[in-house]
Amino acid sequence: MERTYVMIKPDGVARGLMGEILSRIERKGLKISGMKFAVMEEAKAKEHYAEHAQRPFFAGLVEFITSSPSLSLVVEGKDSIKIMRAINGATKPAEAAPGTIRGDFAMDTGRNLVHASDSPEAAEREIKIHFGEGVLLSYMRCEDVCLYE
Ligand code: IDP
Ligand code: MG
Repeated sequence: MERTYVMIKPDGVARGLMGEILSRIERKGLKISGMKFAVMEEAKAKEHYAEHAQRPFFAGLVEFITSSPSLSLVVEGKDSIKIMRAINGATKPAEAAPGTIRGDFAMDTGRNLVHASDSPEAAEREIKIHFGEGVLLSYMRCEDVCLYE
């Protein structure tokens, strides 16, 4: 089963969109197997966004991501990496299709609500940064838990 790292960024939390975003992930059929609500440490934010260290927006991005609580998730399911990128939509809200999180709720690239890993290597790296060796949960499938006889 493929895992990916997803973050509801501080703007998503502050705007009260955690439930909406979690709901979209769950309704699609993906499973949430890790969840951490915290203000991200600066060192973790810099490591997370290391590929952008030379970009002009890097300092502002790190400042924003560490400014207020965010919700880190581990999301699993078949093709979860590609599916989460599709649910989030294009990086620039002006290019994000309606029906995606960014297409429906975001206006600015620097305030685009969500993150999701873009490759299996990135997913492994990012889960390690944010969850370390911490135990990720597995639980019963709906089919197994919803019927009681
Ligand atoms: P992604 O989040 O869709 O993977 P990346 O290109 O990896 O997009 O950029 C990481 C994050 O950096 C974006 O989600 C966005 O918040 C921010 N970012 C990217 N480009 C810009 C920019 O030109 N101005 C401000 N922020 C940017
Ligand atoms: Mg990226």
